[in-house]
Amino acid sequence: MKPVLSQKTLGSVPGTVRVPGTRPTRPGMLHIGAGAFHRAHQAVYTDDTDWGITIAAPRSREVIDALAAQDGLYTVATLGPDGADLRVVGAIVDTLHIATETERALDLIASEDTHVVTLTITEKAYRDPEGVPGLLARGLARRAERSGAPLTILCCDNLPDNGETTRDAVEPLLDDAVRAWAAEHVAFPSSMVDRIVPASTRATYDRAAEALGLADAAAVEAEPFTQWVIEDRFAGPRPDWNATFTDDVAGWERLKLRTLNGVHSTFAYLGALAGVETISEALALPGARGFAERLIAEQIAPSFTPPDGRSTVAYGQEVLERFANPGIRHRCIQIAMDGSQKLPQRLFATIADLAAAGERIDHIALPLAAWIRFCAGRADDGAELPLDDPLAPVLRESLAAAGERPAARVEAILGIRQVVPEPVASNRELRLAATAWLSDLDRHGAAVTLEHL
Ligand code: CS2
Repeated sequence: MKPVLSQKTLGSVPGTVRVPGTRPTRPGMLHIGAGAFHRAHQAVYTDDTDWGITIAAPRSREVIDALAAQDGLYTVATLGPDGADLRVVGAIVDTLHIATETERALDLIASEDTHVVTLTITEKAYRDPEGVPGLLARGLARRAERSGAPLTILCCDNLPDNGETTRDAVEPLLDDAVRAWAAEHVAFPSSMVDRIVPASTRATYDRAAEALGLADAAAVEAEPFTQWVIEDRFAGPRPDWNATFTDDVAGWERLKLRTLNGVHSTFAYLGALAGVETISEALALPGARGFAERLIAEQIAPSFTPPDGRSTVAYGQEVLERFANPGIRHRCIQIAMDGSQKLPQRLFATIADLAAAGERIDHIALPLAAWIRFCAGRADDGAELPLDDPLAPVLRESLAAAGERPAARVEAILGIRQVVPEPVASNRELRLAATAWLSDLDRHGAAVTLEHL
């Protein structure tokens, strides 16, 4: 067994690995959501400033316990075409388990020394008033009462208008007095976050241990690309992140959600049905790359205007290159989860805008058909597929009631109002196209459907 990475053992890390210098002593920032994405994104940006982070996990203790045992230190491996580049990140200076330390969590949200609360809690968490939105509301009430100091709550989840979405989740939970105070002193800027960060595996931990000569149970791995576009609307101080600060994040969010995430979900479902493990393998299926390019150029690009000076097609090409990175093993099943929470902004928004502009709706119905087939829980070779989705029971019951006919299955899923908004739900062109694709997928499977395009 190798010794564990910690402040004490840090000195033994070989010179090939970048290590933190003087570490921040006071966390000005509280982050909620201890997933790999935060560790490879916002925490790395923060590591390049003099701010520190208290990282809080709502339920699972695994990551924060590992971090606590390592004095908050962990490794980020950047996986490029020429191999891995490792760096130890020192921005995390404290850990917190919300489920068992709720009072401390509320005190931290209320503390005058906390200036920014960042969130990566996944799309579905914003719909749960008992969860993080409720915690933030109680924390804000305490803050209003104690000091009234300004606070910025910065959403880093893949949602459109994610600042507004966060405010809409928290504000109704405040009483009138706190709501009036918050309107003046709490800011909810939007942000667009981007970096491909697969869930850590044995290989991630082994790579880190090999390079460091130390065990690291909180190691993560990520692609070289990283981007953070933030609405410059903070209530108080903020770290000097090397991000893009702008007045208009919405255009960036749309570009990323519809292009990167839309194509990601498309190949997550097609790849899972075809029985391949990762996105890069799905994109390497015959016909896949051509389909992705057509989807981007003919359906995603005409659905919106990208931010100034940007081209959706050029952005899409870069995204496809990133997806093809063989160093990144991003599993289709990981991206496929929570489809009911992701597809509204990744797919249905695109379809709604295409319909409004009188544009064709055909290729974009294939990912919808693939998702519908995926929800039934079987790959093309009959292997079981997990339906990890908060609406899994609704999706399964709707499909069971619909029977075998593709048209009935499309209608059943489009009829779930929590997922598919009008006028997309009753769009005839979409129904017909999705039904035709679903028949193809049923008959030939995803690989042959792509190949025949
Ligand atoms: C992915 C995203 O899991 C998913 O749904 O589409 O996590 C994606 O990798 C990131 O948004 C990239 O920035």
